[in-house]
Order: sequence, then structure tokens, then C-alpha cells
Amino acid sequence: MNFTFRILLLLSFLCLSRSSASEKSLSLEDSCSAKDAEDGKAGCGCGSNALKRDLPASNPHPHAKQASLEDDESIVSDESGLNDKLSQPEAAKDKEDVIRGMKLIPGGKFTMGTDDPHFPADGEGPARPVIVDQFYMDETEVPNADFAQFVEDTGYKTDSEKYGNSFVFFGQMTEAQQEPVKESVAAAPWWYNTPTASWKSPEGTESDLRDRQDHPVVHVSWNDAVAYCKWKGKRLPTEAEWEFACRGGAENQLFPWGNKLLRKGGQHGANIWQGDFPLNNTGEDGFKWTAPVDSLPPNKFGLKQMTGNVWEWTADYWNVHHQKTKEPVKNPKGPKSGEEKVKKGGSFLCHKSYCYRYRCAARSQNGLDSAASNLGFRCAADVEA
Ligand SMILES: [Ca+2]
Ligand SMILES: [Ca+2]
Repeated sequence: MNFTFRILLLLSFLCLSRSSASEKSLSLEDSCSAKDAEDGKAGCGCGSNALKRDLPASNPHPHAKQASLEDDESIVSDESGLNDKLSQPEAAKDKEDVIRGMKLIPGGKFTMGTDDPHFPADGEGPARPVIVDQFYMDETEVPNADFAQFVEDTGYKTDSEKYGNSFVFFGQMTEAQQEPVKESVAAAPWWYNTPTASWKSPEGTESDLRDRQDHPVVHVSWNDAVAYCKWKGKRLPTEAEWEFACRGGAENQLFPWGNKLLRKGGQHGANIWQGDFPLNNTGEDGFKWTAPVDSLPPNKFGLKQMTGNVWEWTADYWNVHHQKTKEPVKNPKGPKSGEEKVKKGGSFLCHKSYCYRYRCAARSQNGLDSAASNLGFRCAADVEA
């Protein structure tokens, strides 16, 4: 590889391990222990929040500068002039077009977070009253076919394409696809920093989207997600909106369908991991890796795969300290600035024993230009244009 990257793991600063292809085989000792999970170990199992990009000074990245919520225009700016295209007045879009494939989520008061956090370090608590206005939410995660249309219309280049790589879970790759990989993450060796991996080549070399047009787009950064939603005349949901939508109108539930892992009748509610991570993925829920975005039953708001399948970006900057107020906070938007964004819902790599984050209250984070094979998004939209 011709560049390095850094990994922040909790308070530790860890370096990359360089390994030859023959040294990359994983052992069960690489598995996260239950203790790791209880400690909320970042990057454990499904989390890709240990993954952070960096570029040599000779190749400054156009998105490297800090951005604030008020500065969204700068986030999608680049030398290609794409931002000009994306700044076309959204009002010109037909509202019917904008809300096609979206569900109207009724506003209301709900309890955000939990007083029984599984990962206290993630800032899952405290449980606090929040009110959100009504809004529209994509029924599904954004599928590859839709993202392809965006790229075709705008010529947009994702962060992973600009960097020339992204992080892929090793089990998704053939031996031939693993061959060009020179770096894995020391603290989470199942993440391979894979040359040429991007939304259209999810496993790098010799991978494509054949048979995955209806699967969620992955390897998209927060910047990419914002650009796509803007092109659609939409926006990313706030964390509060996402969690309200996940809960489907129910209070104090772990999952969008209830408190038990399986739905009534023993049906799987989310595409997660069954078996021993990271070597034995039985795919008992019907899917070893990503699943079509419209598979599995919806929640009471008609939304599919809010938990599991792929993590979903939100608009909010990451913060683990939340005020417990007596009066509900209306439409919270998170901190005004930061270095990472909140992602919600967990992914196909999650299992209770090591990454129990496929709960509505669970949360994790990534840098604005980070991407991985288990990270996607869906858009929201305001009710009033
Ligand atoms: Ca699965
Ligand atoms: Ca999801």
C-alpha cells in the first residue's frame, strides 16, 4: 500500500499490522471475547469504528477539513464541481418523486436511549424524553441500483474510490481477492484494507454488483451519503429520528419487533451473524452477508432492516454524554461539531456475544470519510418542502 492509516480504539492509538497474504489467516483466538463485548470494545465483531483513514501530506484529501452541521456545503465540495450539480434547488424536484419509496413517520414523544445500557461507553444512556416532528423515512436502506443511478447522473466519485481502497470483512473475499491485501487492522484482524474496494467492487479485485442490485450500497462514507440524499432532495435522518423510526412507536423495546431475538413464530427479524465469529457464519437467518434491502418483515412504521444488514449513517456528530432532562428535548440534532458521525442499527456481522448493537438504542461511530463493507445508509425528508 502506498499510504498508511491510523486506528483509534477507545483511548488507545494502535498501529496497523502488515502481513503477507499467507499470514492473514485468522484463528479463533482473534475472536472477540464476551468480556470485550461487555466492555464495549470498539471494533469488536461487527463494529468498523476502529477503522480510520489517513492520507500522506503529499496527497491531501478534499474532505479532510473539519466540517460543521452549518457547513454541509463544504462537505460534498470537491474539485470536480460536483457540488454545483448537487446544489440545484431541491424545490425543483417533484415532491411525489422525493417521497416515493418513503414512509411517513408520525412525530411524537418517545424515550431515546436506555437506562439499561449494554455498552455504557457508547453513550446508550440515559433514557431521556425526546420529541420529533413528523418526517419521511426511506422504507429500505439505499440499494446499489439507486446509488448507481446517482453516479450515472452526477459522475460522483465516492471517498473509497478517491482513496483507492476500503475495509472489507475477510470472510466475504475469495483467496484471489485477498491476495492484493497488504494490511489488516491489528485490533480487528478480520478487517482487510482492500485495494480498489468500493461501492461498485465491494470485495475489490474481480468483484461487482451482479446479483446485488437490490442489496444495500456499502463502502459509502458519510460524505457520500450526504451527497446522495441531497441529490434525491432528501437528507440524512438525525439520530433521534432514526431511533424513533426504529422503535416503530413502541417504548422500551430492544428491537423494532419486540424484546426477543426472534419474531413470533421463530422468524428472524434482522440479518445478523449466527455461529462463532469470525470464522463460522452459518447464515441461519438466510443471509451470510448483505441481504436484499426489501427482505425480512417491516416494523410497525413499514420500515425494513432498521437493525442488521448494514449500519446506517445519521446526520449527528458523535457524543457519548447526553443530558437527562425532565421536559422532552424537541428535534435534537447532536453536537454542532466533531470528528465522527453516529451510525445506527448494527450489521450482518453482529452477534449478541460480541457486538450486541442491533438494538434501537445501540450506536457506534465513524469518521466522515470512513467506509466499510457493512456500512450503508437510508435518507429522510421533511414533510414540508
Ligand atoms: Ca445473516
Ligand atoms: Ca440496517
